[in-house]
Amino acid sequence: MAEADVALIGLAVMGQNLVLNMNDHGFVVCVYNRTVSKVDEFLQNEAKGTNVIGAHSLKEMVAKLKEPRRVILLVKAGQAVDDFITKLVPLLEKGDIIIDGGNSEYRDTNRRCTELKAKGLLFVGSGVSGGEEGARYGPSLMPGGEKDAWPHIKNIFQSIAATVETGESCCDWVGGEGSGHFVKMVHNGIEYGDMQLIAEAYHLMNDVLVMDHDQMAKVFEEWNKTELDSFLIEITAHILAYKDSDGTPLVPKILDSAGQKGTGKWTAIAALEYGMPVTLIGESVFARCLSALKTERGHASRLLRGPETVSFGEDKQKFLEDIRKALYASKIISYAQGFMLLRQAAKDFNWSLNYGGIALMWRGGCIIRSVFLGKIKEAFDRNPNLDNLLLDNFFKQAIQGCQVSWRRVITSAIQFGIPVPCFSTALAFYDGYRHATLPANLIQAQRDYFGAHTYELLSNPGVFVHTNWTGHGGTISSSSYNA
Ligand SMILES: *[C@@H]1O[C@H](CO)[C@@H](O)[C@H](O)[C@H]1NC(C)=O
Ligand SMILES: *[C@@H]1O[C@H](CO)[C@@H](O)[C@H](O)[C@H]1NC(C)=O
Ligand SMILES: *[C@@H]1O[C@H](CO)[C@@H](O)[C@H](O)[C@H]1NC(C)=O
Ligand SMILES: CC(=O)N[C@H]1CO[C@H](CO)[C@@H](O)[C@@H]1O
Repeated sequence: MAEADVALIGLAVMGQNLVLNMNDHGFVVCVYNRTVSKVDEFLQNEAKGTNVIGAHSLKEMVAKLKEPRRVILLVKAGQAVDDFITKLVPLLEKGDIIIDGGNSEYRDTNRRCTELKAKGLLFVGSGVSGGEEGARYGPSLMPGGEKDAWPHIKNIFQSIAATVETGESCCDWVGGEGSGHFVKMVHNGIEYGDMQLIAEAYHLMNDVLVMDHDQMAKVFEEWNKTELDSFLIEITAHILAYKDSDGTPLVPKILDSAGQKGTGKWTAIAALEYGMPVTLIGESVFARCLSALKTERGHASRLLRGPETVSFGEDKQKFLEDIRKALYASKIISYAQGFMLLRQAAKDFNWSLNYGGIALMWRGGCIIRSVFLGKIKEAFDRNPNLDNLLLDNFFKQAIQGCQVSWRRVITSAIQFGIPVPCFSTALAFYDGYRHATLPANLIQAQRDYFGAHTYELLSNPGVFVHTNWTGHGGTISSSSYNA
């Protein structure tokens, strides 16, 4: 009776593809769906001729599982996950494993880990990335939660995940509690940033260099052979070259109002919450918000003037290389910021995160997959305790090699009145991060002036003092107020 290696609940496309992927790798999967007719349909169609088996109730499903029982949930994030957990708990035994492969919020995963641990069950929250295609032929998997579950799911997870050229799997244990879902969230935020950086490069090519779409497609194809070699650069080359049925490029006909499902926003909120300057992802979310004000922008465009139009008189080829380097440098900043956020969350939640492993998990299978992530993995291999990617020699030199171009691109963009929020916030971050002294001394003085918030002196850190700025009171020590 107990014949299945693993069960999967939720037969939407992602679920079906993950099941077929597991089947391809020799695992016997038992499937269940709340609308049970879906189970039979799946077995008679997509799963025909495979070893996949079905169940018409959760009880039947659980009875068909080998021990420890492994149940993957691929249902809508939120209440549906809790509902299934509630129904599964009485059917499972101590040491059984529930894996949530949906897009759950990491706090929910934290909570579920704790609740199920109290019941003797091992809960895993796994980020799954790569869309339907990835789920079928090799996703990026980011499992975190109860580590005792890992030895029992490692083989399945690493077998079905994407692999890189070296044969390594794009799946490793991330860390405790909701860290798998947290890492998936940051992945999505970084994806927003990467996309906006490419869009800014496109804007400059289009408006400053006045290139046509075929020329731009060629440029991205060339860039794909450089440090920028990545899925997003590659599909951008295809997208720009794509012709509508009338033979003209499709992209300029698409309404310039970007949608979002909120995962970039979550990352930005987490950045604010944990006090990390993840400025590039933040700007990329705001850039989408600004784009969505399409009607308002149309109105403003008739009223607000930019700089006098100038034509680009310089070497176009050189400027293109400048844009490429600006994109590369900005991308390094974005990933450095993303890892700063991971590090801070790890501190706050007491997760011990596998940073090199995270870079490897993103190296293949997912939307941000790139050669570049291999370099990040190498940096963490060199020094697992690396404080910041920017301090690694490889990245330090890479930025150095881009710096002049990066500044030139932003200067030109400003002169031409082209918004490059992510290129410029990345540079502002770089310039801020490399300054031992920033003007926050003045901010501290202002806070103390109007609110007696107190400040520390460089010569005596740790001691908070207040100055009677308007009178002659001088400095007095304060221990009662240090907001
Ligand atoms: C981008 O580079 C990869 C190899 O790294 C290659 O497989 C792919 O075909 C390239 N895409 C384009 C559009 O040139
Ligand atoms: C953090 O983790 C360490 C070791 O894993 C443990 O000793 C410590 O008690 C934990 N602290 C908190 C606040 O959970
Ligand atoms: C600040 O100085 C003014 C002017 O000398 C004085 O009137 C006031 O009492 C002082 N306030 C404090 C809190 O020392
Ligand atoms: C909870 C559950 O299993 N729901 C899925 C059943 O299958 C359909 C697809 O036909 C999905 O949309 C549901 O999410």
